[in-house]
Amino acid sequence: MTQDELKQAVAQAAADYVAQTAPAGSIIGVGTGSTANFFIDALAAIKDRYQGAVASSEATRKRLEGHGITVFDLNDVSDIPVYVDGADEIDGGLNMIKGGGGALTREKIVAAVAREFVCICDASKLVEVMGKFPLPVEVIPMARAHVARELAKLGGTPVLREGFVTDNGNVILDVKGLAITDPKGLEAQVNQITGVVTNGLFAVRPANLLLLGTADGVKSIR
Ligand code: ABF
Repeated sequence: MTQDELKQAVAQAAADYVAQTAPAGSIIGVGTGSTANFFIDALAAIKDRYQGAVASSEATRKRLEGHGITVFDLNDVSDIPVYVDGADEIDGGLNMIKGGGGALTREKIVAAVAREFVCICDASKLVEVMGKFPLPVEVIPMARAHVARELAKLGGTPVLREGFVTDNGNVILDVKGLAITDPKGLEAQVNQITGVVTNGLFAVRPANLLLLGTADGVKSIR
């Protein structure tokens, strides 16, 4: 199976899971990225069951609307039974690094509202210790140099994502060289740096369910 076929299989499994668990008439949280895009396409087939969706990025909003799915402002929504999104890395405790696509802050906000986070990945994303994938940190532009110095003190090498501005008008520092043995602690520590909007560790609120696309089929891991 190609990587795209694995992504498509987990995306379909996630749509089946949503169909089984999310009450009719509810609003579904939808993530960003190529795996999430396959999920949006699968969700389109069952869209009439739901009121609509909340999007974690402008790109996702456009794709949902392209399928005729109503997209709600998160401020108008108090209950999201399930949020489905990809990840850049995930460990056995279902902690994740996210934000390779630059949508980490909105993803974290939608995840905070959702009752359940379903992570959809191909098998290449499951790791023992996270950190090989550089940790994205969204930063207020005027704080870029200060935050970079503070991140270096934590042992990482921050690199500005050139030519990239987030949906919130901020920049991203990708931090290389971190071996993330304490994901929850590091998430809190990085968020304490003045000028950081948020970082791509999702450990304080990890996934509840991982649907992993493998050559032997989709595995469910809790
Ligand atoms: C989003 O999409 C991000 O948090 C993560 O960076 C990325 C994963 O993308 P893909 O599914 O294309 O590998 O979920």
